[in-house]
Amino acid sequence: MNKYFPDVEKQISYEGKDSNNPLAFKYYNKNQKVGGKTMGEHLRFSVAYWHTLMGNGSDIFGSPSFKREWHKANNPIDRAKETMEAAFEFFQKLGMDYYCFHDRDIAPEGETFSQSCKNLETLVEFAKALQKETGVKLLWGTANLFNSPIYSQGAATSPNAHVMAYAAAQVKNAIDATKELGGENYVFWGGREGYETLLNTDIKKEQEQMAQFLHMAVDYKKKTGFAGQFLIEPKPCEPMKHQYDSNVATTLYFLNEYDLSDYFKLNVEANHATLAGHSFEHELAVASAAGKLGSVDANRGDLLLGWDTDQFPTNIYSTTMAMMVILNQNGLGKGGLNFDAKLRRSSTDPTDLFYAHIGGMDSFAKGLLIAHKIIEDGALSNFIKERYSSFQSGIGAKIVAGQSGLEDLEKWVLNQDKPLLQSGRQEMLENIINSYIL
Ligand code: XUL
Ligand code: CO
Repeated sequence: MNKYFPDVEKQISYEGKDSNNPLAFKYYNKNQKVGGKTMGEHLRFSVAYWHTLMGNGSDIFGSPSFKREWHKANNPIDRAKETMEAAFEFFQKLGMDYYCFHDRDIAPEGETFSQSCKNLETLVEFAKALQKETGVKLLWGTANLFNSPIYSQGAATSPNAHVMAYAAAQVKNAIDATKELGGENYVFWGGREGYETLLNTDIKKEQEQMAQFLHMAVDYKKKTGFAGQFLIEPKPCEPMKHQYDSNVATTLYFLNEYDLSDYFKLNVEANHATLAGHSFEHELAVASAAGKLGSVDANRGDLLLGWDTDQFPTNIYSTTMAMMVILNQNGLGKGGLNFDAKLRRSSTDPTDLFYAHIGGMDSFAKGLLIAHKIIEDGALSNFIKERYSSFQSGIGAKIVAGQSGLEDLEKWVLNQDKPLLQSGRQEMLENIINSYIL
């Protein structure tokens, strides 16, 4: 296919770091082995359909600034099909193995619910054929439960039972679509699941409702034999003032509280982490420590802007830290690195989509290479191991084995001198990381 991106004539290839071709990879070399796996297997990159294919450059202050050939058809189904053709041309030219969508990205909402379902079925058939033809796969599907005005007070957590039922019906169809397309995961992002004001909100009721909604999805997954992994994507706010799955720790607590822990992992997004007042690597590390890091929405925010700017990742320090967490847990399994990122409003050409993804892919590939070397050399892990070594023998080992209580420990302390202070060596460790990056 060579229709929608005529300026990119052939598939983007790896040319190495000295290349000055802006349409080539400098670090991402899909089949290059890093440890036991190829870069492609480690990174499992995915395109976000909503930003890349549906984005039009509009923002809350301005109208669309991108003119896309694939948005021209008058009939909404024709437009959706042309958009999907453009999508697969893009995936192929980029050498991308995966994509992700919301139901309403790939198929337009109809006048009625059943018309919306029919539209989705039509586009799922269309996608199925294109997936077969190209070998591109679906990393995850999800339902858009935030755009329609009916969801303005929540979807799963709406105060209106009819709206909650509508959202449930929409999720059922989105899971069906994901299953039909062999999706490896299904994501729940609760954009409207939260509150604007406590004056009209029963938090306990809404959280119970959300748990019930997720239990219904789990039951449906079991019943239909959908083999994909369920993921929750935490975010603190935007569009709601407060979202119930506001960060990784809150979401882990929620899953435990409502007996959902066995059925969900987390999809951690970089810009959501910073909106929550954490670093990307903090959120990844907290999820990973709980055995719950399932997938990643790879983007970045802008610390000078307080909102979800969804920019393409370019910061090597950040991608290195992220890849260290991912490598240390032996990869993302069924998950991947989905570029939930969009062009700036002023980057108006379709070719800008290539530059953006190439930059993101190279940044993570470089981060992978650096993180792999740091781990292979034990540059941090040897220090960390040594830092906790007092728990390997003597009183430390007794504590770990659960063989001491407060009285025991008091008795032991009374017979000792003061504890010796050991340096945490933060600056030295920062220099070590820099020596691998620079
Ligand atoms: C919104 C966001 C969503 C989810 C999928 O901030 O990240 O696009 O990734 O609904
Ligand atoms: Co996201």
